[in-house]
Amino acid sequence: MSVTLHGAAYSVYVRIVRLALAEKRVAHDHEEVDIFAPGGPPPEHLARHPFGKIPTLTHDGFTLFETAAICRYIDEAFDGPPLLPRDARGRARAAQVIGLLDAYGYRAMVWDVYVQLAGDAAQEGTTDPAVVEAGLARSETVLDVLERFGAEGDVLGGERITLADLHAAPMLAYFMATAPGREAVAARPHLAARVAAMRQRPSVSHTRPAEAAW
Ligand SMILES: N[C@@H](CCC(=O)N[C@@H](CS)C(=O)NCC(=O)O)C(=O)O
Repeated sequence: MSVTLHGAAYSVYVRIVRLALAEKRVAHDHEEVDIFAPGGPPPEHLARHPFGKIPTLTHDGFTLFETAAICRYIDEAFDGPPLLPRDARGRARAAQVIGLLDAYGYRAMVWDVYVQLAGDAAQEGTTDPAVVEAGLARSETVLDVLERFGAEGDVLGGERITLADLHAAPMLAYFMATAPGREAVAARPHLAARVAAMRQRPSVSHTRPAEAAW
């Protein structure tokens, strides 16, 4: 059996897949891809991912892109602890969390807050306070929903971790490399407890990019 992950280790979405592979204990190769290389992503990567993004996963000749689809495949195709609840509502809730993180969380937490306050924009002196303000407001709404779901049920609140936790963790880990990000998570007790538990997992420490808070 051969499983190969393509993508850069700093990437939020590559880390989500690495977390899923680690939690399922799937042996795999990880090949770095520089999508920002002069001239654009390498042609062999565009053959795997026509939109030139990362990650992609190839399993015995079957190639996937889109992180949510990759992680669901990893959960279903390999042995190891299940990463989704059994019941319809729990599965729907996990899919909802993953969808809202992609639609509303990633841009706000990672680009509008982390990159602006601690990443490239901060280092280049191009931080735009209006972008940060709007990103923090949007992030607060995302975190309110995560807090409510964690208080209510199995997803983000139960004993088992799910793909929803693995999707949230890399975004929160960059967000929490900023002071307002840390404060926003600390203000939500269920989410703060979930983050504390996630930080203990070997999969999380093993995949930590240097710039992320954890
Ligand atoms: N919808 C994609 C998003 C992947 C994504 O945005 N990856 C980022 C890295 S974290 C990327 O490739 N960015 C490069 C670019 O936007 O050109 C997925 O779920 O896999």
